[in-house]
Amino acid sequence: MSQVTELQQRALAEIEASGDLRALDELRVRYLGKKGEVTAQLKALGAMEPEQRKAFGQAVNALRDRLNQAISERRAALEAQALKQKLLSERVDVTLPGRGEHRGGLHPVTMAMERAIAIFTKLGFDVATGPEVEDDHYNFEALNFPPHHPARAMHDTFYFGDGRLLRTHTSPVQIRVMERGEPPFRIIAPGKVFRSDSDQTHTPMFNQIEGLLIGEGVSMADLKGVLHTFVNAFFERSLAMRFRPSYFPFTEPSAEVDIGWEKTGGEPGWLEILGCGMVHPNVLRACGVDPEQNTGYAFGMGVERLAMLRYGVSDIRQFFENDLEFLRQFN
Ligand code: 2NL
Repeated sequence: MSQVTELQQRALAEIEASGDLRALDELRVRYLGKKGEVTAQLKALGAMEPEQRKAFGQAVNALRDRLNQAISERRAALEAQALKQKLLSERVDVTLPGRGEHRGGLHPVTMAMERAIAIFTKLGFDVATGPEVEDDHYNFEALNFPPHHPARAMHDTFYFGDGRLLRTHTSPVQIRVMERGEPPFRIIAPGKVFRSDSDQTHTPMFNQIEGLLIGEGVSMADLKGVLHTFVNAFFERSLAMRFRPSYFPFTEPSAEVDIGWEKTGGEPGWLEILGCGMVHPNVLRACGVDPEQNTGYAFGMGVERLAMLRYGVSDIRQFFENDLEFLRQFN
């Protein structure tokens, strides 16, 4: 009987000390398996005297039950511990940023375009759009370009050969708006335009924003005020601005607009940023607007040029190379 007590103490201590499920199972086999120590005691019963056998049998059966119970309790404890460790080691912090992922961003020309549109929208202009494939009437004739006039050559037009062409400016959008409606008009026309030209400051496709305001008593002073407000808002500083006389078939008088700009050396200078003028009476008439009743101004600017100045880009072609090293600088 003392052997049974000693066996129980040793087995319970070992079960309690077992560090993992494998070690625990080895103990189960060692004590309760077919060739286990407790099983050996049960087998020894057969050779005992009947009086001894009863008490010893009860003790060994109680020992077997006690060990089975201790093993299941220990197993449950070890399993709980293993689960806890697994959960800890596999925990995912869902708030961590992803690895090796680059967030996309807006193209600098898109940013300049959206910026300019937002400013004119705040000034009360509506946004108008139209087709990129146009014809001679909307791109030239309605804009007071005389037939075969050399001014058409200035535009390096892409022709399809069937009378259609790629618009060289967004003016046709404004022509269509005037044709369809009645003055007053206050619109901007942003979009892609096409000219067969390519160097450091020209690409065959570029983005333009044109503006048009027609009504009674509209003057060049209104034009100057709106454009100065625009350039100050766009470049976020108080800029000097000047008008220089120029020529466009569709405006009279016409002007080119310069802003005061520090050159790369630091000395002050002037930089051309857009063209404008008072809408030519012939253009108003071509759109069914009475030039005796209405006057208006118009302007046009290149968005890539605005983006180059705002972001300090010296070659317009960089905007179209899709070099990620270049593009990532703007986001
Ligand atoms: C430039 C100059 C300009 C206009 C565009 C315009 C449109 C209509 C009538 C009259 Cl419908 N004018 N647009 C006027 C003056 C200048 O653009 O250098 N653009 C890049």
